[in-house]
Amino acid sequence: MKIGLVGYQGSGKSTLFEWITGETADPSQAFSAQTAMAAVPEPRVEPLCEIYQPKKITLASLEIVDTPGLSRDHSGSAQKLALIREAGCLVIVVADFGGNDAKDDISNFDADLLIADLDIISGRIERLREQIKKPRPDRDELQKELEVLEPMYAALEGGKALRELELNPDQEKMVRSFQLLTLKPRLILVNSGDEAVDQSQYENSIPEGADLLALNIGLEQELDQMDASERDEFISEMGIERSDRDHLIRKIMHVSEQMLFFTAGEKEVRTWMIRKGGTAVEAAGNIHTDLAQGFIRAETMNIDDLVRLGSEREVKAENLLRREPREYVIQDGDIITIQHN
Ligand SMILES: Nc1nc2c(ncn2[C@@H]2O[C@H](COP(=O)(O)OP(=O)(O)OP(=O)(O)O)[C@@H](O)[C@H]2O)c(=O)[nH]1
Ligand SMILES: [Mg+2]
Repeated sequence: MKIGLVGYQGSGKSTLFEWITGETADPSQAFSAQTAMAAVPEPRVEPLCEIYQPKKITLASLEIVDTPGLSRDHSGSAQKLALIREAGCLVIVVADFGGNDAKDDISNFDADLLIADLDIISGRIERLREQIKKPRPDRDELQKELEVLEPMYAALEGGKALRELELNPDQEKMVRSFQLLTLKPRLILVNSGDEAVDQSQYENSIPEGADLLALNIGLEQELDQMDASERDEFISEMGIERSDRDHLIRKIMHVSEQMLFFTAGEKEVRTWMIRKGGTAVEAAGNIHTDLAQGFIRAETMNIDDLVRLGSEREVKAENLLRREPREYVIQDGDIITIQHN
């Protein structure tokens, strides 16, 4: 899944990108999007590997997209925001250093996203109204679309993100191709200039439906570059509490409503991503489209059972290996083997 890093100029997006992906942002690419992968940490992979001794370990990753910052006079905003249209989740980086007021910027940036969606929807509504005036075979469909878009327009105009509307699946399908920004889950990341970060001061500024995390991106990056003893000394001297990389990645997973499941064998132990509430056949499709097409069942066990009992054979003997149908909802800790033809 793509995670779009957005925000105003100089808020710390590229520093964040470098910290969580370990890649260097290329300054010559500063006007376009840069992409790198960030593996999702999962401590339960280790006990799983002790059991299977696999040849290969593969962790699911998020695709992190760094974008050029928006300017406060809105020049070029639409072009820059177009770079994150495909993202499944937005991380909005807001500076609270160098004279920037994070609380103002949180609401200003939210307004920028609302305006971007408003532009798209009002353009479409105008066009639909024109088209409906004339007799044409798809008139009913166009009328239906208009009836979905008009309340969305009203919501945006009232300062409400479209995520708050709770569209039904039909409506969602109808507007999917517009890749609207305020339909995406969003995490506001306050980049604090302080060494000891107090998150509570921002909590009243969180827009409805968004999540917030405050940390010092530059400092966290520096801490990760120190060796362990140096780091421990520094942390205890400064009396700071860390909000480390793993914590942030888990938070992004939570906000974007994604979870992990496992596949395991002697060849490979691997984690995979699936949306929360995703089914066995969707899990199969995430592994390979062929597995979804030929899906018969998902042999499923829970990782806690496997680790406790020590082997797949014991799990089977205890009747804890389940055979699940395509509509089974994947649970946290599921290890699955897809049977297919
Ligand atoms: N004081 C302070 N400065 C920071 C922090 N994080 C980043 N900076 C500085 O802010 C400047 C901008 O950081 P970048 O990461 O390049 O910001 P950006 O959001 O990618 O900027 P654009 O791509 O131009 O929009 C750099 O000079 C960083 O060194 C921080 O936590 N505290
Ligand atoms: Mg940058």
